[in-house]
Amino acid sequence: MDLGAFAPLWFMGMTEIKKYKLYINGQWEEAASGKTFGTINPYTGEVWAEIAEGDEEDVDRAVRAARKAFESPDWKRLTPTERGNLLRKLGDLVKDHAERLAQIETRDNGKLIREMLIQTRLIPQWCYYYAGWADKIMGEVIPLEKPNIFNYTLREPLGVVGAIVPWNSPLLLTFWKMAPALATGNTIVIKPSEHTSASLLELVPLIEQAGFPPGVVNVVTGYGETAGAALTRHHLVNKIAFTGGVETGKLVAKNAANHLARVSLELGGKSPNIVFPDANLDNAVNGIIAGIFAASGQTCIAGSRLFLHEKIHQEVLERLIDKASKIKMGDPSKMETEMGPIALKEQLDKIKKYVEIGLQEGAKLVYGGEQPTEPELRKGWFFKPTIFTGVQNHMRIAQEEIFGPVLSVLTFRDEEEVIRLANDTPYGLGAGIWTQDIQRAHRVAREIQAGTVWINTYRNISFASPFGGYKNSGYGRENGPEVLREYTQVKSVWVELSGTVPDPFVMR
Ligand code: TXE
Repeated sequence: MDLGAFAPLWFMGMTEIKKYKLYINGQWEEAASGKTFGTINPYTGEVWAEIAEGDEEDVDRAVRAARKAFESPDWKRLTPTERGNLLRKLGDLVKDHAERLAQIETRDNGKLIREMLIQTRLIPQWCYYYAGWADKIMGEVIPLEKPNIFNYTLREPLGVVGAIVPWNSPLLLTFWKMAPALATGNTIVIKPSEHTSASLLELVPLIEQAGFPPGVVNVVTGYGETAGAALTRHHLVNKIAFTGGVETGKLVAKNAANHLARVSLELGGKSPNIVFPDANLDNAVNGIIAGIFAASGQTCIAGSRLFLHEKIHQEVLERLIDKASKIKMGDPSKMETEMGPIALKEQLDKIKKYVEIGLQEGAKLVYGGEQPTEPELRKGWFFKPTIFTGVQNHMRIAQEEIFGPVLSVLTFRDEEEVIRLANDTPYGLGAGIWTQDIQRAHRVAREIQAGTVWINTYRNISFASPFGGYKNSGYGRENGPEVLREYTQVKSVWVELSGTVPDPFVMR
């Protein structure tokens, strides 16, 4: 086993710059152009590793390797149970290396170590769940009205999957795509975000160790407009699984349409979090904080539009401001830190821009709105938890995804009004409903146009439950049994049982 990517683990505490290569057909390779780019630790603002800058030529090599692996008996002839066993083994290996992988992602992305330790311990569950599914993906026998025909279906893999992953939860979102893609017998080329490639590259030796044949999993690092776009354009790619921004998602779908590759898109949101006057306010406030300040608001499911009923508006707001003022910002690698830095400089700039927009639109900034000034936080890309009140639903800060710790607070008078306002957005990824009234809870859940609705909770995700968007939040589903359809196609097999083929000029 080539330990090319493993080496940095032993140097985690050292300042030397680690170099990562592309992983194609079971080999570590330089980019054809020889180019590389730096990846930055958002807590220190310093480059800590150098990544190979893959491009069209490298993507072509990786896709061809994946296609060859798809057709090779080493993969194709594995029984579904054996495929499942490989995934199970990978799950075990991730479990054994959970802490190390968590540290790398914290370093590369600024995600809190306390969250990463949970994520990397949870990731094996995706392996185990889809390992379990691998030999339960069944066709059906169709009871036709033709007694002489035996008709059954086979559910087969698509071929080569191109997975394009964003920077906000690199490893977890990779597994959302990779685990079901491999369980169903596809091969895969993964293009991680140019901002956070390291954790996936560190995962590669574990994939090898699990026993996946060469070419089944390939990683091409590089920029979106070059490597990412080349992957979506490649005629041998049968499906693109994408998570990212809306405009990029549209480009991905257009490119894939040229060669009719299937596409699933998860494109973020502007999720409403709705608090009715009868809600348990302690829980609701925790849910609001989880929705917008966890991961510094850099989650697709951020509950970034808070709808407070007029009766409890003031009380909830006071509690929120109090809690926001006590959030511990700091070094993401320390367990006590509650909010780390923003993962990218560009994202920090975008957040600042939206705060200006909110002020220009006439919203009232009641907390935050700026970078913290404590010396410890100066080097990193930190932004304070931020709360706007007096927000109108037509304002840009209520309609556009900010992807940062910025909460837009709106008020409402009754159920009908809040349903109308909550749905009045181009997005439809998640929604939170806080009420003790069980009838209202389910009534409102039905009316909300979103792929996920949480009642008296927020930000729960499971490998077993489908996840995806309505409207501009995308199409296709990840997780649960639902995703298996995204990675398979159905073949209908007809068998004549009578032994004769009558009149050849009549369809039967
Ligand atoms: O996303 P991009 P960015 C939203 C969020 C954020 C905004 C921009 O609002 O502020 O998008 O973030 C690859 N062809 N989300 O610029 O560009 C890119 O290399 C093919 C929501 O980071 O969509 C990366 O791997 N691929 C979100 C991935 O697409 C391309 C998560 C996502 O990058 C490409 C991230 C192209 N032309 C951002 N251009 C969510 N849904 O959770 C870029 N990429």
